Amino acid sequence: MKRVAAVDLGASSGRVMAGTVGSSALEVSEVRRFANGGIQAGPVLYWDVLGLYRETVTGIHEAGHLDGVGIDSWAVDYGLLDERGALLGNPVHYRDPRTDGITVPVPDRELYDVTGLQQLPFNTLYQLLAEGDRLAAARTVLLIPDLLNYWLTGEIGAERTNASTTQLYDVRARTWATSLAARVGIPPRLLPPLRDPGTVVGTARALSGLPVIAVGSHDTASAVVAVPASPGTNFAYISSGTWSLAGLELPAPELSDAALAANFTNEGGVDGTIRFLRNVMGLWVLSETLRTWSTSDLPGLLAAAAAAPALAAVVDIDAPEFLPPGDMPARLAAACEATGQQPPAERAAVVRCILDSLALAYRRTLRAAASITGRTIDVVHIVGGGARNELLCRLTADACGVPVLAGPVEAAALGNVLVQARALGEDLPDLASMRALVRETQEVRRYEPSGVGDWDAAEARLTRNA
Ligand code: ADP
Ligand code: LRH
Repeated sequence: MKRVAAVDLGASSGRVMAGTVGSSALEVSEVRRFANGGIQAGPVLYWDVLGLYRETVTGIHEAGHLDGVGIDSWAVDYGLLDERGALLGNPVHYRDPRTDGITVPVPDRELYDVTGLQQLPFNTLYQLLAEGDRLAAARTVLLIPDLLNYWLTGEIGAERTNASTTQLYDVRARTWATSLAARVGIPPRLLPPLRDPGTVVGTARALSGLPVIAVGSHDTASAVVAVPASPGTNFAYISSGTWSLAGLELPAPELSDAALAANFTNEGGVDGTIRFLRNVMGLWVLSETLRTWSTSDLPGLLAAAAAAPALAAVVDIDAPEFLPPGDMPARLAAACEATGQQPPAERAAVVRCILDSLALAYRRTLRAAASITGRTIDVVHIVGGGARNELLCRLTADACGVPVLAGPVEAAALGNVLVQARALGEDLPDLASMRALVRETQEVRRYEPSGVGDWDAAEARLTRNA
């Protein structure tokens, strides 16, 4: 048996989970949870990275005896270090508009050939270009988990799954795309040596020499490890939290014109897999809506939304206006008006509009993934906080027309724990064995499609008026 701590930093909350793993045992329990989110300070939206580090260290202390610790977090964001290893400025939130208008002089087709990444305005590539003069003073760029690992151990490196989200990583060669970096004006010296998930980063001096282990440090990579897919099934997954990452696991990147046109990403997974997926705007729109209304009664609103009329109004939830923080109900109303639909009036109808629109986006995305890769999808796994949203799971089954298997909620922490346990010697030779353990030990709920709802007609309503 191994006992490890998974530090899982999501965009809305961070948690330190204690996990035990044995030949037929897998259990995680929450040690510490803390709020996370953007902090608007003057003109910039920041992360509180020092607060996250303090909470991480406190949580690890509170976890008691451990054999190891691993950190995963949201992707793309980073800290810049100078020659001495000091932080050059506070890390900026990917929802900050500093990358607006930043472009690179490389054709999309070429950029995609090298990196396989979907175009998102906040990819690390664009954020680094927005740094301006600060890049000249920088010696190293460290993504958030690598930064915390550095503070814990003094070791500098870049874990591969998260590196793959930067748009500066060569998805086929599995190296940094140094020529591309140099060509766009990002000094290749900034890019630290790559490390694989499952390797030991170092030992944490302030934590009695506790081994720090590289996991799938991109939270979505860790979450996909813990998707409880049965062997031989044609499964899709939706890692549903602040974002919804919807797609397929592939053995190799899919870089076709169709994949590029549909803006699918090829992010690196644990054990050399590819996460072929698209970012769907996710439960962020719902949490911002609750913030706008100054309420935290999510259960009450979800119950009311379940009773509201189905597909009364739908929006393209991936439209860029839903990315920045702000008044989501007003933006939803404007999107409905722009497509000739009556905006939702009651709160229940607004929440229903968000969830119907999310399910519609899941359907669109998974259909595109299947058609681009020539695969079929027989079951959709929903993991992450969204697996607790029964209405969303039900709507997803209806929209996609296949069963939904919901859970585990803490998939990222479980994937983190499993990769650490293997690194420490547990017999988990491959993803299939890890997933078998998740299936045997974690709660999963099944939702059958009900046949309710004309989803094709709903999709057609998204076309905007000229
Ligand atoms: P992240 O890792 O991005 O911070 P999570 O995976 O923790 O996100 O998911 C957070 C989301 O899960 C919340 O925004 C909320 O919509 C949903 N959620 C959490 N608890 C519940 C619940 N009890 N019922 C329904 N949805 C929930
Ligand atoms: C989800 C996530 C996602 C990224 C986004 C920035 O937490 O890591 O995979 O695209 O955050």
